[in-house]
Amino acid sequence: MTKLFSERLIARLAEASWVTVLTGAGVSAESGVPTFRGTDGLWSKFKPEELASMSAFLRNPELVWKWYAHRKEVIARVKPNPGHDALVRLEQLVPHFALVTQNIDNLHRRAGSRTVYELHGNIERNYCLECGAVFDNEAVLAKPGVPLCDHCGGKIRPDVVWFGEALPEEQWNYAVRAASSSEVFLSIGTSALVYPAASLPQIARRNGAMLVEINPEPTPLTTQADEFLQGQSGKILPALVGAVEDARAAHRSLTSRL
Ligand code: BJW
Ligand code: ZN
Repeated sequence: MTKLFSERLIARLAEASWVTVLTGAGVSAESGVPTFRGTDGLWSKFKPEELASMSAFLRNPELVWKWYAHRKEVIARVKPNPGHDALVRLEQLVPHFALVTQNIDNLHRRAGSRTVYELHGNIERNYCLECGAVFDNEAVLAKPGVPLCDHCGGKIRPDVVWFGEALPEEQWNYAVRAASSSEVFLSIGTSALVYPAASLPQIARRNGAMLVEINPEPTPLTTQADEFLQGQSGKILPALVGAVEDARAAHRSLTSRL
């Protein structure tokens, strides 16, 4: 049987004490959540500048809410896929592990991942622009049109990071620390175009990490990657994590016999 992965990659992952994973929309594509860019992506039908910025929200909150209410309903219906599940298993194998995600769909937590840093927020949360009160989806979707705050009457917005907005500071600081400490960094299902998230693989590499990319298509990161695993994360990740589990088990049985 042909080897799917290099021995170098499996050995590095099996021996690493610090691994960081950065995920993007591609990881949820096989669950049925549309990606942003590409021919079938959200941005091929909708304009980001009309939907994913504070100025768009202030200009046309009805339109922005219609879009988010639709996406909230789609995301509530989907389930984690084998790629999400494999990342849960990888976390259990590695002593220090961080899953940094640009995804807002909460599928990593729903799959069972524990150390998750959400750089672009979470579509299951919402907050009032005026007083900061927090609302869950059940509360906001029950309100017709643009949901207003029960406490102060202010407009409620989804707790996601729009263009031009700062990332949540604590999550970003944890992500930078994880990237800087890692021996292996995996960039999975992201076009690596949106900053500052796209700088994390570069930070990891500058600090000596082995950089691995999983994506069906090359990205601006591909030429810098030590390994480019071309294909869908829902197929590649279960096989990769299975190979790492086998290598860790083989190492344990060897050391117990010595
Ligand atoms: C598969 C697959 C399968 C398919 N398996 N893979 C010029 C230069 C540098 C930066 C800037 C610049 N001009 C402006 C900026 C800053 C801007 C930016 O980066 N823009 C670039 C687009 C140029 N960044 C920001 O504004 C950020 N904030 C910031 O910089 O703050 C500092 C600041 C503050 C104030 C003033 C000035 C500066 C904030 C970025 C927020 C991004 N928000 C969004 C929307 C979230 C809410 C929502 O969902 O509605 O986040 S945009 C969108 O892009 C979303 C994503 O998280 C993000 C990244 O997309 P991702 O995940 O990579 O998805 P895709 O679709 O691009 O790629 C999917 C990939 O999957 C593809 O490669 C496929 O091939 C692959 N794939 N199937 C594996 N089965
Ligand atoms: Zn309020």
